[in-house]
Amino acid sequence: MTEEIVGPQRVATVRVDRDVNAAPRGRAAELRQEWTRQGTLVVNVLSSPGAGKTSLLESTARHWRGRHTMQVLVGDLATDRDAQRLAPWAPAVQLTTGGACHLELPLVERGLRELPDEQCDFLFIENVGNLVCPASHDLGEHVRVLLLSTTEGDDKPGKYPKAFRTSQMLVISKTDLLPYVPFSVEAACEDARLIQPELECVSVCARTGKGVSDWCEALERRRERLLAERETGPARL
Ligand SMILES: Nc1nc2c(ncn2[C@@H]2O[C@H](COP(=O)(O)OP(=O)(O)O)[C@@H](O)[C@H]2O)c(=O)[nH]1
Ligand SMILES: [Mg+2]
Repeated sequence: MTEEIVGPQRVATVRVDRDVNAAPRGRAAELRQEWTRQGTLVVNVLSSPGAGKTSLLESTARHWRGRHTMQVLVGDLATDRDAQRLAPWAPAVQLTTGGACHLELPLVERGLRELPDEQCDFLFIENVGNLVCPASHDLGEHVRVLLLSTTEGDDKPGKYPKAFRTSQMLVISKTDLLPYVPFSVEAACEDARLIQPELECVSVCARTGKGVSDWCEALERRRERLLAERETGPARL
């Protein structure tokens, strides 16, 4: 610690001469490798609160029933409401952060121990609703998906660049509301691709089920690539 005099006050500066994120990054890479070996595609779902993450996961589990297995870790500040909603469709464990605005690996690993000890095709991690902090935390996922609902405005990608830049898929949700809100799917996707040109865009309506099969097929294609490329273990799909 060094001290310097600034005006009448003493200011203490704490210097941290190491990368404090190196250990979590290493652990995330290990988990990703392990999931790759197991053939489980891990999907980290980000959005602002209420964009429709849990609704989409409910629709996804219904769509895949009898065809693909999935499990869910669901993060919230408080309550187990989302895990209760998902429980009829898929094994789901609630992670309550007690106030923290994003999930971190230690909590994810505790949740993993509570899930059934059997291989599944897809593991979803529903992050805490927030477009800022979750973008900075690698949870070992293969695919980061950003959900943007039509009620949030199509100008959001440029305003939350890190969340969009670090994602591989953009899901526009609540498309049933398009006739009532000023939102252009094309404008949102275009704005997002200025930040992340590789972004795959899908539109869904969990309420009517429209687009859910397109979303599921996009994930199935990514899992097929994971299985095919298992030997080399790609970092992100
Ligand atoms: N109109 C409409 N409402 C939706 C749709 N999907 C979710 N919702 C509603 O949006 C609210 C938030 O959904 P939820 O899945 O809990 O969002 P989360 O907080 O991102 O997990 C709920 O009232 C849902 O019923 C949709 O496709 N259309
Ligand atoms: Mg939710």
